[in-house]
Amino acid sequence: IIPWFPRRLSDLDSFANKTLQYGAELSADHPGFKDPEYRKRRDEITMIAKTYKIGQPIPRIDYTQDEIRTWGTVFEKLTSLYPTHACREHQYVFPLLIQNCGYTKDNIPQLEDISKFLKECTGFTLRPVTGLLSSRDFLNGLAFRVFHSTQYIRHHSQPFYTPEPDVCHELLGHVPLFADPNFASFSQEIGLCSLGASDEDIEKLATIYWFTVEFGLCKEGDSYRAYGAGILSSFGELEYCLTSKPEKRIFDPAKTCVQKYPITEYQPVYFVAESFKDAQEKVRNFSHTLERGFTVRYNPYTQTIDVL
Ligand code: H2B
Ligand code: FE
Repeated sequence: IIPWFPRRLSDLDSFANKTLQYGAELSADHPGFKDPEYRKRRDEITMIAKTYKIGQPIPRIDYTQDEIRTWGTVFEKLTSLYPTHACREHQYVFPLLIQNCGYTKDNIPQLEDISKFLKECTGFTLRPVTGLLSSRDFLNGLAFRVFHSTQYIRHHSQPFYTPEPDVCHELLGHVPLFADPNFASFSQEIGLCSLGASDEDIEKLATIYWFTVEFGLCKEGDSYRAYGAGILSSFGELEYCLTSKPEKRIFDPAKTCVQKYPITEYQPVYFVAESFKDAQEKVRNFSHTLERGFTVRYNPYTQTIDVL
């Protein structure tokens, strides 16, 4: 029997209110926990994600001066490292985001503008979300080339730290890569593998996601570059990851999928992709080793999943 999974784009609307942590409720170790004003602001912003339906324009947020200042601090610091540390694809897209989507130090770009831009580049779109989704729901979205994005920003007291995704992480780390056709296909491949997968296989796919989309490195000539969003949105880790301190291994889904990793420290091990095309090919071959009694195919004309 085939378990339920989203088969049409609008099925993703059922994930919106199934967040795991944070979202509206902040846990005690969050920098904004004791700040009632920050919590009120978060509630305001996440209300958009709660009521949003696929296909609607994403409502714009009038970010406050404080929020823009936090963004600017992070933006300046990170963009100073991109020319020497970010992968070729990230560097190619970044100026286009400045031109088309209002990426500057004095402006937090709007999800709606980015979503439209990405759609023209690769068919990817953004969907606002209140906080962390389960791995399954989050990966399932990628099967439809939908990226669930938060719309709020980290607490101003610690501009270089956040225990959860926020606009700095999504817009500086993730968005540029989703404009690249090969990276987009690679991401969708992981998403397609996750549809109707067993819990055990979701765990493996989430680990692959971690070591690629979040913390992936690639080889450019003789040097390494970063393409993972977790690295591209952390000044400290972006510097650290290219030094000789951490171990670097070749990306191999069968091995990568069982590698343990810390979530609150810099990674001791990174996996290096040859290219996004090669990584996609490897994930596709790997998917044949997972037990799932059916095959799925994405139909871009109807934006639905065919089960074969
Ligand atoms: N949810 C949201 N909203 N953003 C993410 O980046 C995210 C998520 N990452 N859920 C997922 C989990 C990732 O850590 C993997 C797939 O488990
Ligand atoms: Fe992320």
